[in-house]
Amino acid sequence: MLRIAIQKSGRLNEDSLKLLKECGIDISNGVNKLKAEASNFPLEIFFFRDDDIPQYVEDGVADIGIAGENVVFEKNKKVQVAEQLGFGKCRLSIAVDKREEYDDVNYLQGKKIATTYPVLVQQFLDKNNITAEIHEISGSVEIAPGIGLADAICDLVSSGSTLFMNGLKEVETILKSQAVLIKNANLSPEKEELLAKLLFRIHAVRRAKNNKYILLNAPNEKLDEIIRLLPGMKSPTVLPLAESGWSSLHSVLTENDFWDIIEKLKAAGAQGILVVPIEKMIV
Ligand code: PRT
Ligand code: ZN
Repeated sequence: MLRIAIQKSGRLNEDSLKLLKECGIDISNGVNKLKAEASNFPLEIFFFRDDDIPQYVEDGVADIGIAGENVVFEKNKKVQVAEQLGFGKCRLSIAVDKREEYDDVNYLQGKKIATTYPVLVQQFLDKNNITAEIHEISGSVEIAPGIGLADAICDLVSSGSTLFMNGLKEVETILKSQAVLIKNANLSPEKEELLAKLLFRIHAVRRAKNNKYILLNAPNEKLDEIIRLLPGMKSPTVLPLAESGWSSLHSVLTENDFWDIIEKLKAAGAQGILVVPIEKMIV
């Protein structure tokens, strides 16, 4: 039995549960406030505060866990990052009053910085040879400059609207963060095997999200040109259409070069282009 710790409630809870579900793990039965057990995979799910997850994984209370890199790096526990999960994306940034003139990091010399991330802020300051006073607070960091508690703050930012509403501007990004799967450093071979199974499924789910299945029709004389535009998993599938001189092509595109390739396909004479999501992708 593998034990996973996920956030009890908050920004990572829903996406963590969704990921398990997409991996075909059913935990609809027997969910209570503290833990749940999957009915079709040897997995037990514990619900904790995100800040506590690295400690519980280090101690072996849970074998693996899902937490933001911001929390994992700040807590600096003896755990290993097994996989980046692509959700919970944000950045840990330094912000100052928007009326301040900020040229570079030397602005922070001798200043007072309020944050809930003292370890990461200190690392950033050391790396830049800055001496500043770190004022650790546990919440509502963004109001600190306004009430005279600090000259600058360091906090998580996603849309930037919290900073904006508090009259602050973002001046340095010290960490780009996303949710990660962490693991205890000394898992038994049995648990390692279960983790490998889980990671195999996570890879299939994540790969599918980054790819789209594409179907299109093309005149036969344009096939070569169009096939050259399609990367695919191997070479594309080509099927004759009922209308003579035409074929149907099936392939896979990655999200990154998606629009670029679609435009080129149209220009090359592709018609009736259909793009459909992929649920799982095993290579
Ligand atoms: O109760 P518990 O301790 O488990 O939860 P929590 O309140 O400490 O954490 P929670 O649920 O707020 O965040 C959990 C994790 O989500 C964080 O550790 C990050 O890894 C990730 N995450 C992603 C964020 C954000 N985006 C985010 N925007 N965590 C917090 N914020 C906050 C930020 O602190 C600031 O107050 O949102 C505000 C800024 O958002 P914008 O959109 O206005 O820029
Ligand atoms: Zn927390």
